[in-house]
Amino acid sequence: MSEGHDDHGHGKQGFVSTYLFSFDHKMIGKQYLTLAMMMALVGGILAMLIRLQLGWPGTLWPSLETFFPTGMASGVMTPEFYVMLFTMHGTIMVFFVLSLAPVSGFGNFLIPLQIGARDMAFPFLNMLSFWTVLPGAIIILISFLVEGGAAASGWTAYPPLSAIRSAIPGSGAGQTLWIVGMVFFIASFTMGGLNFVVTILNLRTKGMKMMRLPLTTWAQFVVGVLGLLSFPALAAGAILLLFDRGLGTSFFLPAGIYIGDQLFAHEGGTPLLWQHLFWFLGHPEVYIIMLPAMGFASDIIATFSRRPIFGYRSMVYAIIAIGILSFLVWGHHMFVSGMSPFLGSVFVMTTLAIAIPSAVKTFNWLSTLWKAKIRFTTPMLFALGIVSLFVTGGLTGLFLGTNATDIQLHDTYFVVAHFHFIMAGAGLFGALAAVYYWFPKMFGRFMNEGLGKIHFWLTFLAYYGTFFPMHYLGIAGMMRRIYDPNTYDYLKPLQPVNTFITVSAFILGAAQLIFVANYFWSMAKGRKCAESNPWESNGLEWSAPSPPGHGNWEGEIPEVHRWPYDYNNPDEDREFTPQWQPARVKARG
Ligand code: HEM
Ligand SMILES: [Cu+2]
Repeated sequence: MSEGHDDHGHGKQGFVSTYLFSFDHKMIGKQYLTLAMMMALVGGILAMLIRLQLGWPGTLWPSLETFFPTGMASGVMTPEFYVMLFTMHGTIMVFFVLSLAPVSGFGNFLIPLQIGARDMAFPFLNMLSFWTVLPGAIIILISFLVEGGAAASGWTAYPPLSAIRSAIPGSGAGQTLWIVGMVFFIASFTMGGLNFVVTILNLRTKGMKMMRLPLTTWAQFVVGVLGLLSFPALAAGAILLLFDRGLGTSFFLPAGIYIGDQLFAHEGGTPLLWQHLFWFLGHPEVYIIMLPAMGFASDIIATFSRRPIFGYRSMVYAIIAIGILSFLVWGHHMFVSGMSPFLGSVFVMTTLAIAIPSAVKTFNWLSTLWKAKIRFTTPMLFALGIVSLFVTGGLTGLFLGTNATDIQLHDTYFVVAHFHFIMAGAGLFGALAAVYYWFPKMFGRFMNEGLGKIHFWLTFLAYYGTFFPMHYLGIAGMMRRIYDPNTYDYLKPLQPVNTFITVSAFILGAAQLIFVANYFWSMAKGRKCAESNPWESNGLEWSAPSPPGHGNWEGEIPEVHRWPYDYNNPDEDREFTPQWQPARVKARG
């Protein structure tokens, strides 16, 4: 079916075509993963700086002046710099880390291997999409160095701050670069989505029915569709925003804006248009981050509990339902924008409806684990972590999705806690679980389990230590994006909580260095993985050599005879039966 790709050179390839302009989905996946890790380092450092300010507001850190001569002139962080920090932290983490690693990284690496194809449907487009996102990332990073500094209107880039070039320091060149960088990102992500959808629909090997796909691939399929349908809204918004900034249009700018005492000559537009366009992308985007994590969790939990995933069909329908609903809920980000309470109540209902497929998934994971003989490997621990963070973040979502309670909690630290659990946390743990689980397939070596477990426990505990107390700060009235809470008397008693959070965040950040060290050390020196199926898994990717060569399988692509979850099937006399094993007694799925 997919034999057509053998033609692009099986012979020895040069450095440039192997490592730089590779067409091979596995190399492209690794390129994305490497880029995401580098961006995570930047995004993480920004988070540490944010927490430094909130942990000890106004303190002098003279040594930091060397690194940030304007932002930390004479060692104190300026408010302008703080605003840039959380803007760029959010942007980098959401788009350049947690969309790139699980989707572009693992999607590219895994989809052909899991469906039985030699490569993605459009290998050239695949290469192009990486080389489109890379300039986007570079442009975003360069924006720190331009006059006025990086963008400072939040990762949501709301006008008028983002639409008026003279509004605040970051509104100038920094904001322009932010928009241009995002346009590159969107172009790249759309190419990727097209590749995902076409590949999964057209290149499946013999016997690989849609209802035999691993849940990871199902998630990537829906993610591809979501990306294709939602990112264009942001692209349109970004281009209109450029027009408002440079060409004198007023899509997002209403009449009567003053800068200082100068009336700004625009009229007729509305910032709400941007909010609609942004959140039409923004909510599907959080599922673009989370669905792959849910797919990884399902595959990893089944493997290490040695159980068929409970309710496979309902899992597939839940992924699809979440995908559809994600387009109908964007208004829950705009309850306090003056929308009619009736319209608000419609968005409440669509939002709360997402709780149903989410609960289906959660109960299915728990049923899979129930009374299982669990193997607590590092990838399994991270997969269980995904479930934990997903439940914690999901429960607070109910309060934010209901307009009556959201009016109180909106733009407080309760929101920051919520999205760091449901999106940032689940996505981060998903990416880490995937690295530990598929590392032997990617590099032919294992990561160190001892270091992996230390990394997991430090990350898990410090994650809760960092973000759980933020719920309390939010309920107590601490607003998000605030530079120095102590300017308000009523927030002063909360300072010890903020200091505690910062210490936890530093532990969390330091723990990731263990991961980075383990990753690179294992790549060169880790225990060799000779066999193709080290975890005794059933997915088709485990039939290919570790690591797979060009074209993935040496001979024919294996045929698929069953679903990927035949663990301890009573109809079979083996403990596990991979997808490529012909039925001995009776196939399932
Ligand atoms: C090392 C772990 C992390 C720490 C300590 C951290 C900390 C913070 C803090 C303190 C803020 C500022 C909140 C505010 O003032 O409103 C923030 C904002 C944010 N973070 Fe994180 N974060 C971490 C990881 C992540 C990850 C992995 C993501 C990925 C999705 C993420 C996404 C965001 C977003 C979207 C914002 C909002 C930015 C804005 O308000 O414009 N964070 N983070
Ligand atoms: Cu939302």
